[in-house]
Amino acid sequence: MANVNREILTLDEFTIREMRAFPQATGELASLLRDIGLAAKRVNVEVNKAGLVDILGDTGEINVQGEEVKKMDEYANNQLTGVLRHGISCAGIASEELDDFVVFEDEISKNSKYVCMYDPLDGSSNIDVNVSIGTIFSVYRRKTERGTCVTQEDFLQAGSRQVAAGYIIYGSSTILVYATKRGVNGFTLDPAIGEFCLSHPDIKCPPDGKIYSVNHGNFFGYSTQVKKYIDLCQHKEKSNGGPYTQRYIGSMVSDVHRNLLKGGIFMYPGTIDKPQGKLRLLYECNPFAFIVERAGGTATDGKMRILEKEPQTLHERTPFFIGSKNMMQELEQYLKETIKG
Ligand code: P6P
Repeated sequence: MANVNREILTLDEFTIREMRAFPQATGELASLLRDIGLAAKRVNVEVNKAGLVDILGDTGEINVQGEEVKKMDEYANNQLTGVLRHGISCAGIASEELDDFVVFEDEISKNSKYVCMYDPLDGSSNIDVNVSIGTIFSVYRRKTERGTCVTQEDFLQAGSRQVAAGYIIYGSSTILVYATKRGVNGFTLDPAIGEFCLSHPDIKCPPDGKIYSVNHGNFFGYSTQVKKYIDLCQHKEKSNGGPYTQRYIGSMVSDVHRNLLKGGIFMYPGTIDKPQGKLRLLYECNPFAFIVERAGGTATDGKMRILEKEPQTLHERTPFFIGSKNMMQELEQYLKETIKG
């Protein structure tokens, strides 16, 4: 007999419950998270039928990354920007798809407390081959005075100042995971009621794991230290159950989500020709670093904690290493090694 009495909290019920736990909360963060959930539901509909309608193909435009903008990227960006602009919580946004940040100039938005940064559809080159893709978002309290238009300083904040961060994976199921200082929780979309329902309460990243994620195609461009660590992953002594398994989907939201739940390490190191790697600090690495640290893992650029980096530009890149605490400690021993000669 199905347990019809089992309490299934929707995202809205959960965020409101979280808000009630803080008497001083105004509900603006809860409202912002609900807005993102709404945009995600709309993106999910289109992603799920992308193979059926002519929403694939390129818009013919090139985004700031120099990549062909798929229609889905643009659609996802418009959905997120639209709900946040018309909400009560967000004073402006920055997006992977837009050269510059966007100021929301209406009176309610100008008086809002937060700014939001996102990669609206990460891994979008995988849409055509039906590989999971995702949305990544990051929320900060604005630094400038409420009632004024946001400026660049509201966006160039260290990741440690994030109020919340999260992602949505449009995959075998659609899951929204978000973190605040209170913890990390996952919500799976129930199409029957069109609501995200709490499915992964209080996510903790296992301190150990056996999965390493890296693009071996770049191997010869990696530093000697990184190559040595990858070599270790392939030759783990039997004593601790090695060797590790290599898993690389080419969609960061999926690779990091899997490692968050099962344990593992994800690496996007710099290479000789791209010393800063490929991934963006503000709306890819900072949100995931915040989430994984709240779940007990760690994230660095190979030298320092990701969340302590002071951003200089909206679209700056950073080498990225993230995952289970003990695997990251093992990696850091290799990265510290000075290579003689
Ligand atoms: P590569 C997708 O384009 C993305 O930004 C991340 O989601 C993914 O981890 C990475 O790039 C894959 O890059 O160079 O290995 O194909």
